[in-house]
Amino acid sequence: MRSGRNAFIFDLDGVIVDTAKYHYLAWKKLADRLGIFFDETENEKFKGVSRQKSLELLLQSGGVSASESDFNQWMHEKNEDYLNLIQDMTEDEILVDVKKVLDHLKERGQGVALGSASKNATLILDRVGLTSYFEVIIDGNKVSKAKPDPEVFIKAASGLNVSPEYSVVFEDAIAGVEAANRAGMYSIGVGDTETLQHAKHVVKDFTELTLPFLDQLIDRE
Ligand code: B16
Ligand code: MG
Repeated sequence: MRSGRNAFIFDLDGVIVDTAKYHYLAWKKLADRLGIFFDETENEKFKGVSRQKSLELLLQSGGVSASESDFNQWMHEKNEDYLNLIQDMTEDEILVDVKKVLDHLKERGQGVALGSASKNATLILDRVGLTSYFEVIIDGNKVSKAKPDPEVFIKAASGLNVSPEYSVVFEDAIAGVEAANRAGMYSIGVGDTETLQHAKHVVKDFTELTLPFLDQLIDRE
């Protein structure tokens, strides 16, 4: 007999808050400086991907090689620019209906976790005042393998003591949807249906996550 408790695991950037646009601006600034072409389409490949892996992708696409110290310096510069961009974030930047969903899951006694590749995740959650909703937080500081490896979601579900089959993941990134699928979890893509075609279900944003739909997820056998 099931306890009725499922794990609901949220990605951060692009799902809870729209920091994806700040990541884009910070990468774009570095790409311009290094003379590498970078646009919003290229940026899709960076979503959900770790900082280090993102820089590797950027340098590869521009055919630029870097010494270890250049590499570390560029990662540092990108992060400094990103931190500047997010420094004035407030709860106004929480994406539409995210709180409605979190409140409902809490009311129904569900496990709620964060599964983010970002090393800045706890800072952002604090800034927008959402930390207390998350029983478990797995971020870029707690994993050794980046999405699409399932490690981040497996650790989040295990922290909540829920098996993957009763875990639901909300993701805006191709790599994140793949990670959730590889973990054997129910993936919900947040964004464009075409881009997130491998998700089990896709919503444009959380306005489409109705309470009856959430109840169906909670009560599924
Ligand atoms: P940081 P998520 C990811 O967060 C972002 O989508 C990705 O663009 C970023 O490179 C990565 O975090 C690392 O972020 O540089 O802050 O450690 O979408 O998994 O919440
Ligand atoms: Mg994301």
